[in-house]
Amino acid sequence: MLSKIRKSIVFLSVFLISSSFAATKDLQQIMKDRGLTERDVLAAAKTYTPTGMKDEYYVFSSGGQSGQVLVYGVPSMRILKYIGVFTPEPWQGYGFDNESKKILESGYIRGQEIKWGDTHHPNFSEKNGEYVGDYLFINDKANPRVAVINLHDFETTQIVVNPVLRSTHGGSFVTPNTEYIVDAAQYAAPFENEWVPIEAYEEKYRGGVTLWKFDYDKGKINEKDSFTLELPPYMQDLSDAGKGVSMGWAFTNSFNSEMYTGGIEKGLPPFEAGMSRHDTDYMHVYNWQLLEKLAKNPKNTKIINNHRVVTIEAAVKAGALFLIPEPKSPHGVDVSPDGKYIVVGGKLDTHVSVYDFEKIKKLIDKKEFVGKDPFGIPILDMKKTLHGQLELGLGPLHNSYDKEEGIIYTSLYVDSQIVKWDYKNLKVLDRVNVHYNIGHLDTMEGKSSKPKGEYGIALNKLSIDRFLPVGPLHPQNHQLIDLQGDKMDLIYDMPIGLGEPHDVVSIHASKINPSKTYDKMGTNSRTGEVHEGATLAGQERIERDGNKVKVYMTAIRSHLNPEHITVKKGDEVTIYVTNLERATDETHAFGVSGLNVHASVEPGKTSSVTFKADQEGVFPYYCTEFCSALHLEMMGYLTVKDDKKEYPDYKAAKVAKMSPAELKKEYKKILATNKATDAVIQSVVKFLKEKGYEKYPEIKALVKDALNQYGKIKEEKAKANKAYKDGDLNTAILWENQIWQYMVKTADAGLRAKNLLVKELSTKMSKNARKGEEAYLRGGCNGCHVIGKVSSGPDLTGALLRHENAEEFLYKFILNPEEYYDNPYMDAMIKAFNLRMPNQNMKPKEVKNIIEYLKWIDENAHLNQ
Ligand code: K7E
Ligand code: CUA
Repeated sequence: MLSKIRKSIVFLSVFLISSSFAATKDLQQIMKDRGLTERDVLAAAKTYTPTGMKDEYYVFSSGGQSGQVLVYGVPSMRILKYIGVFTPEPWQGYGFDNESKKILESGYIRGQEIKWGDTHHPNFSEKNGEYVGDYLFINDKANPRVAVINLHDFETTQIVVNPVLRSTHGGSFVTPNTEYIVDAAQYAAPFENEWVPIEAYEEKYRGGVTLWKFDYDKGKINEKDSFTLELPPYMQDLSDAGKGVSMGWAFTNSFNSEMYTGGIEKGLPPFEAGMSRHDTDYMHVYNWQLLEKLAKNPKNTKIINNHRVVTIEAAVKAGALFLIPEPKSPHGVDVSPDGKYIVVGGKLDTHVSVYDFEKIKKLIDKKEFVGKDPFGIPILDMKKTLHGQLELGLGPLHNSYDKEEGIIYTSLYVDSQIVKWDYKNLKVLDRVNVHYNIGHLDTMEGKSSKPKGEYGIALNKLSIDRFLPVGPLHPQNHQLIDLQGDKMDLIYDMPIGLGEPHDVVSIHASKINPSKTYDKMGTNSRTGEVHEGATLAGQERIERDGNKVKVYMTAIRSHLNPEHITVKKGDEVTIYVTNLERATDETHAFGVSGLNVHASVEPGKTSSVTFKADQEGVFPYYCTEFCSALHLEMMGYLTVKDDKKEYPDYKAAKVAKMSPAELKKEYKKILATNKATDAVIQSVVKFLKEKGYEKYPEIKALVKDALNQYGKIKEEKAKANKAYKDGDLNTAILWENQIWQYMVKTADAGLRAKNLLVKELSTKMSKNARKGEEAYLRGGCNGCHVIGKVSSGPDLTGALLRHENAEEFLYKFILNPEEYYDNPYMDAMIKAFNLRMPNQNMKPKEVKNIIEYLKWIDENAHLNQ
């Protein structure tokens, strides 16, 4: 990466210093016009991602109050997707089709529908503490829930509701092999669903940490095997799981060891005063491997709301739970990549505290405690467990690790800074200002056991003056920081106008491998199984059972089948839609006007919608995704008829009248069109077959789609011929038109397959040839020349074969075309095209590269038929 950036810097400085090249003037002029400094241009070069180029990292960000997860790329900071998680997301049909409604319903709390979330901490599945791009977990603080997102299709597949806690914040942190997802309480409350006065806070209000058991193969949280550790009502906060030497342990902060209960309206000091009275709060240190065993014995647990709660007493007795004082009201607690250190942000303290796990373990093993809290939990000595403390500045909150051992980055909320420091030698190394009031920060894979560093992201709470104003509610500001030099370098601001994202996690792009389509035709994406309503071509039907109507529908470019659905008022209607396409990105989507149902149906997927047809009328339905040239025609009518009403007797309308001669002419015309189109298809098919397309799965899928469409023609041709024989030319024309539609779609998919195949088969371009192509495009040569085709200029394929000493000739000609205008060959060309090749002011090196590019073209000319 470094070298890549350096290269672009070199590339840019070439632009900056040379003045003979046209683009240089442009760049300097643009810099002047826009008031950009050289530093700005370098920052742009570090983040700008040209069309077609992809990012190095995925970033998954919580969507805050939107209840969603956002995905963007680094370094470009381009948003890739919003994933519907705790709240409806209309584009994906999330909350508007039956499959996703089921997921959202499993997130209802005690029967209450919840339409928002407060997502805080996303985290990946892990193996040996390293990120694995299979699953993403995210918690909802407001409505204590955890969701599972399957990264094979970026869809939410599960939501679980915490059975005993009323709000959770210290989640969703993952143990090193994804055994558990840790989710710690925030605001203490009684575990049972009953009224308990605030006066009974110490007696009945409880905190806790829920350990959600994850079944990796099923990709699901197993609620039955999950349990909660009861904790005192200390207002638990952030958490992290141990790894390496601290494997098996987990750590959770708290901020109300005072157990203060507020009451400002009664004239009592508010929560904020009472909760920060003590100099220290407690870090909870607990052993989840031990707790897992304890939870299996009913002696150690209480069953509350059908859920196992390991009591404080049992955990203490087994030596699975301890407390360590930490500077008051801390926030982040982050375990180092090797698991040896636990770094706690001070929030109200200017220090960060670095705890040494080996020291903690020694005291635990020796049973050396300084006392017990009111609940009987042993307390370890703070000084004896600390590796050290370091003053960083005002409001240290969160931490993220560097690829270099011992280096960490910490956010300072009040000072609006990121500090880079050495947590072993307790030394500050660097600081950078951010805008403004940073909460979390992230370095690439920075919370895994193998951080990559490279880039940092500051998640700023306030954006104040950074963006165009959009009213009193300002966007959030994610800032990108280049961490590859000695000094941190802030290079990009990205506004987020969706909610307040608290935290992000990042992963190298190579670790995420989502499927491009659903392999099993008729997949229910929320379960991964074949859908009960999966419908293959030819199986389309409407079934009625009492007042329940089921429609088995298919979608393929560019029609929905069926196109007419008539039901009775009061019917309950379910429509299953299967997208029969296999080609990448051929999504269809299904919506019915006025009925609040919508489904996104990607290739191979089956989705269903259900509604009560309790209003009489006519309701158009259509594909809502612009899927093809005839997408607008991809529609149908749902008509709802009232059985109790009498309707007039409508006659079928007669279509436009044409004379028999006109009809005959139209019929002949469409026959000719179909014949010509078929010839194109045959040539493409021949090319594909000759070049062995079957070896490439993606191309094979496209061809299969194409031939699928083509295969329908025989049937329709018979219908057209029969209509013709019966003298019904009008119908014959319609069927011939449908044949043409199939042919166009076949040709469309076939040509895409051909392009892909050519890409696969062509020889690798040399570096110089690639530069030559760039020079060719930049110079605007493609304005007159089209490779493989004669256009307003000659086809350049074979240009090197058309001349003697061609390389030398072309080199000279491109540099000085004027000198050749009288050359008899050129003169003939100029006459033929009525155009002269202008001087493009190319540099000799560029022309040499272009010649390399032309050689590459000739090498691959056989693919250009
Ligand atoms: Cu600091 Cu929820 Cu992690 Cu907000 S949290 S910033
Ligand atoms: Cu299918 Cu639009």
